[in-house]
Amino acid sequence: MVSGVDGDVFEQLVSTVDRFARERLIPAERQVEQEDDVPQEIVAEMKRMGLFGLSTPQEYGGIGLSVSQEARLIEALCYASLTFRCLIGTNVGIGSQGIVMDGTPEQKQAWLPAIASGNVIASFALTEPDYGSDAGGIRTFARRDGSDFVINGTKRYITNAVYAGVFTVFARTDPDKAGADGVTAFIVPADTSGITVAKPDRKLGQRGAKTSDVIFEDVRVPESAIIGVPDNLNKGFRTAMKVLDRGRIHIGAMAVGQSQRMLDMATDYALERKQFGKPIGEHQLVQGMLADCQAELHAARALVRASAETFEREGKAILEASCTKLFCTEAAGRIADRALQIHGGAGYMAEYDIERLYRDIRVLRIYEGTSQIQQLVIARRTLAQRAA
Ligand code: COS
Repeated sequence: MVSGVDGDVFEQLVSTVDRFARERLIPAERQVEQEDDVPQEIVAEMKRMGLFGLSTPQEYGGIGLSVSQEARLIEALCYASLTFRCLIGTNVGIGSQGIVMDGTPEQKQAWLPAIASGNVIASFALTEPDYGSDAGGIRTFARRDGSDFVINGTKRYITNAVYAGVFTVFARTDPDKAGADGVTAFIVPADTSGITVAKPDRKLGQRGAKTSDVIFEDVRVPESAIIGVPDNLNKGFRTAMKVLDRGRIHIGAMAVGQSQRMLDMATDYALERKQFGKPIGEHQLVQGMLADCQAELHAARALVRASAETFEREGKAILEASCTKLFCTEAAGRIADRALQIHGGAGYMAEYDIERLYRDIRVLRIYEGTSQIQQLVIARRTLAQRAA
């Protein structure tokens, strides 16, 4: 477990990222939306700031933030468009954490320094055309051939695949087992023969962030590509779940950052916009919407903090992470809706930006486990705890 960085150094980092989000990223948002791309100068700045290595342990060249620190920093970064976070998201989270959590020392040494610097982008390839929520059912196969494995299958909606230098690929290694048992996690360099990355998907929001299909055709990897070789053969599903747990706290923090931004925008608008002879913020029905946003934002922030602390204390937080993702992302959806409503007709117009944030936030209730999957995890654990 990463123990985090010194308090003063961390506070400085938070204020640097906070300034970066407000002064550098927010002014670039409209350009990113129009061009469907993040300017290379910004990517370079993010690398220089060490953002790709936030969660990578310091011994492998990262900043080595604790889960709580990562959450606070991500909240600050996500005051700006979620598209910017997406660039670093897979290196900080799902693309690298499998190696951090379950990789061998050799695998960590081979990959983490390049991932931490941002020189290699790491992608997480779990979802398939027919297996999304039912992640244990995946049908990408890795057939043993001598001391190698040969991977065949298609992965869908893979974030940052177009930039990837390495994929964490989940594939079925035991064809006789249908569910979560029999799935193995592999580290696969993106230039391995047989990998095709399709052109990026068109999406509702987060323009500039890229997802694509990735097709594996007779992709040959050595046994040493198994994350945590040799013990983790057929145990990759658990690696995926552990990675997603930490990711769910991270997504809670993203939701908090964007919620703060949307509430600030709605509050500013309520102070300026006049109807019936006074600022709309003086009308009680508008005040009701602002108050509900503020109360939910406070609750979401507190939940992220509490879950992160549980994760640090206990080394896992399955129930808490699912509660956090469910509550924070659903609350962010309600906050986005109210913030747009407070803007009235202007809220629907691109010129006022809130419609873009409203579209961007929607996916938080879907990726890394839908709200319904979080409900399922929470309910299963609640029942099991009482039954024990
Ligand atoms: N941490 C560690 N191990 C876990 C775990 C976790 N959070 N969750 C499950 N496991 C283990 C279980 O303990 C079980 O192992 P044992 O058989 O040794 O007990 C194994 O994994 C299978 O678990 P389970 O039976 O709960 O699997 P299910 O197929 O029923 O599905 C859900 C579990 C639905 C919760 C899982 O498939 C899921 O999270 N789906 C959503 C996937 C997702 O988030 N996709 C987004 C893709 S990335 S953007």
